[in-house]
Amino acid sequence: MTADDNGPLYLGFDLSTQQLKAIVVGSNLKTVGQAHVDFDADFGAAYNITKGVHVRPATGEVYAPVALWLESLDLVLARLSDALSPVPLSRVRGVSGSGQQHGSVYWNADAERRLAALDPARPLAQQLDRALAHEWSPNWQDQSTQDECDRFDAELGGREQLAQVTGSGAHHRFTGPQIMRLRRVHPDVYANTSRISLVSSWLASVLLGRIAPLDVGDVCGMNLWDMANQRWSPELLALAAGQDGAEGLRAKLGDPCMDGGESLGTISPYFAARYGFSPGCQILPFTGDNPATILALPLRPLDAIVSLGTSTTFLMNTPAYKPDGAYHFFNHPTTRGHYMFMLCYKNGGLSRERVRDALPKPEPGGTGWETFNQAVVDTPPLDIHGRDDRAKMGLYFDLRETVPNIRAGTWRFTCSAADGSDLREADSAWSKATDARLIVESQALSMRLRSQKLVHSPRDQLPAQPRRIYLVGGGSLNPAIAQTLGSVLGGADGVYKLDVGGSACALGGAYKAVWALERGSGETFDDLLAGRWQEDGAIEKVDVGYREGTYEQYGNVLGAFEEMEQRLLAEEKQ
Ligand code: XUL
Repeated sequence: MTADDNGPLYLGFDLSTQQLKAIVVGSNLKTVGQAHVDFDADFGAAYNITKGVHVRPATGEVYAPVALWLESLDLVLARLSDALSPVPLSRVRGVSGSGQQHGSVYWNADAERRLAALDPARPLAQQLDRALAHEWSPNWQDQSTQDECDRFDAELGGREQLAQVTGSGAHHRFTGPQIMRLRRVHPDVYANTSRISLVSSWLASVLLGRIAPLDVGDVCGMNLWDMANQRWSPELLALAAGQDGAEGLRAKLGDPCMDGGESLGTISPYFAARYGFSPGCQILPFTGDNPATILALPLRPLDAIVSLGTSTTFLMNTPAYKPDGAYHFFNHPTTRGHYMFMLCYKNGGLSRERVRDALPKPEPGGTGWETFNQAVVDTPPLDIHGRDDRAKMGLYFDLRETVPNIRAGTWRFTCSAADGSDLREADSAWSKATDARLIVESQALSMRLRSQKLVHSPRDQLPAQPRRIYLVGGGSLNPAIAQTLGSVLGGADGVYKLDVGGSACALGGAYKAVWALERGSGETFDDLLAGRWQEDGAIEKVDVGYREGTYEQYGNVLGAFEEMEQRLLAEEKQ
């Protein structure tokens, strides 16, 4: 811990599915201290949750108890105060952070009064449970809104039109369909709701002591926000609100704050009295966890982040708005006129593990990936060994995928290596070792296909591709995966492992607070960060990225890869 000066500190939270994290940094972006609460470990028995949530398999509902988050906020601040000691929380000048996207919290008419009158002698959960119209928050893993999604996709004339207007096609987890279902299933809850927060703005509200506006980035995860006009879509509000009326829903949602760096006000006296925050400490807008992740480093347009966890996420900061029903555009959380592009795959780490587990087990004591990795590096790109070989491609989905919406299954195809023509389903399965390379290639080809319209030549007449690719998540530790991603996706300046500690999004939140309160006139987030960020220790180059010849070889089959997906989609429609 470095606390050798008396400069201001900035606090970032992340309220994720399984944890609440808090991290404190100085103006130089260096971490001073952190703490976390693990929902299952700390409160699992009391709330009867698993991995932070309740699941109701019969309906596909997934939801989290809001009181658990209130208890966790008190606990994480007590832990943070200990972790920072002797540095007092009174040095924290600004607080921001993130929340799991799409989740919503329903406040009752008593909420503002209760938020404003918190007694520092009593825990939050005892006081604010009665400020809620609904004790549960629908979670992003919820699958219960198929009917509502069909209505959303149809409302503006089709899924692509919905994506054009809101940045995304309808998704089960998006808040508009969730609100529409909640109104249908729990009309009394909807009627008793005076305000609706997203998880991010909910946490900001508790810290602020009044209901905070939704955030410029996170508001785009609802299928309700009209991106072109930067306003609520009247048609979609009317759809979600039904006979209760669009105006009523609009009032419940409020107007979002369109400047990610605007102070919402000072911290609630509860936190000043109970934890020693300065009464002047500012609360800044909280955003979604994915938008906050792109704030954990100076992510320039043409740079991409690939998060390799249970699922795979691909994020870019881009000035281009080119929506499609299979992916997402959000307002950039700090930079007006920029967007966050996001691909969110369901099949990632688990599918790779399935392919790994079909191979002989490596010697014990290693990572468990040795056989898989050897197979990946020993297999040439697309399994083309000689001039006459056809290219091989596969799709390996353990779950129904969303990008694109193809059923679970494994498919193997071949095509001409020269130009992807003559695409055919393979006559028989190929070796399990070949599958190891092809599953990683397949995941990377899908990302390349969908991001190709957002990239251009980074320099020196190189083909269009990302400049840097940053890897995060468990899979980022695997050198064979990094090498394959670099071969397929390119990356003119290489592929880097980003190691910013446990929580990139909490850190992104803390950095957003630094920017909000220290930015010069007109200074963008990325400029401020680029001037202060120390790459050393935070990133490590793990692959060269662009390889002349190999990158083009994958380019030759990109059309065939798309055709393979199209054929499978068409089969399902029949
Ligand atoms: C993004 C999404 C998840 C959650 C995870 O659309 O649903 O990444 O934000 O917390």
